[in-house]
Amino acid sequence: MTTIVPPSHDIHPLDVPGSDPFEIARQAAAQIAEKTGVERHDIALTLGSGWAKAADLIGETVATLPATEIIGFSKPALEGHVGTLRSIALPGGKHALVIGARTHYYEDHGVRRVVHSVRTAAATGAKTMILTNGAGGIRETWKPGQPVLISDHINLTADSPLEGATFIDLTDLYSARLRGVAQAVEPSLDEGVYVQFRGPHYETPAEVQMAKSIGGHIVGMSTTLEAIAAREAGMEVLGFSLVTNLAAGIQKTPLSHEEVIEAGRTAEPVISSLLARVVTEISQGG
Ligand code: 8IG
Repeated sequence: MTTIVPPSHDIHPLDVPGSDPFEIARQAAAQIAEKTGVERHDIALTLGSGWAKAADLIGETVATLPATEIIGFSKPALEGHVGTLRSIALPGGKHALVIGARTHYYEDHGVRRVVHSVRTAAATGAKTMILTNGAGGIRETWKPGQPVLISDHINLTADSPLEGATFIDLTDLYSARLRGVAQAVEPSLDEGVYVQFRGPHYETPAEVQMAKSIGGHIVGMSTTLEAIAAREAGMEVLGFSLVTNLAAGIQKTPLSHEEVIEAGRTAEPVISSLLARVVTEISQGG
């Protein structure tokens, strides 16, 4: 006879039947306020591949918490994705919450966990959500190490963070106002449409051609579901991609994770300083 052993770990709070993801986000926000001593945060940033150094440049770190100490957050799946939440005091007196703990859709933990950090950020008081990622570039003129402003997205996950008949307008999802602020800080910034594939495999060259023909300029594995949740929560969204590689078939050599990490490392000081200047501008009324 075989015995079926049930999993020994506790069920994740967001997976409990009948649980309310917004109530869990409020609890997470209360824990963050208690542990950081910062009552409210004004702006939140999710730092993806290549962007982590920005946290050191935007202000004075008040507290760093392992994300797993906060309800609803999951362990990071990947090395190089540091699982921390940081509270940073900005020069103008406001506070930023820096999320270094992204749960990806491809981890298969469900969309609630993917967007929990964004809902938590909103519950801490943040009105602005800055989402960053590393991505593949489709435009031939782009080079690895180039930052691109996200102007719009195409969500190919066929999924949504919205539950039930919740209809949310996404016309100006990536705020034209905030993009204007970013382009005032760095006039040479290019814009592009971000296409999210499920991953974790990279695309085939044919899939990259499809992304291009439907209007995409950047391909990645994150951000779109988070952006939708941020808009649902009433936040203004700004998105940046770091082109760490040209998408499959655009570049002639095979894609490697090492290449992605290396491009991120080289570009990091430049794009981090760009992001820090944008945060300063936004937080001081830009
Ligand atoms: I970094 O080329 C990074 N992330 N889907 N395609 C997809 N995701 C990525 C890529 C890429 N590069």
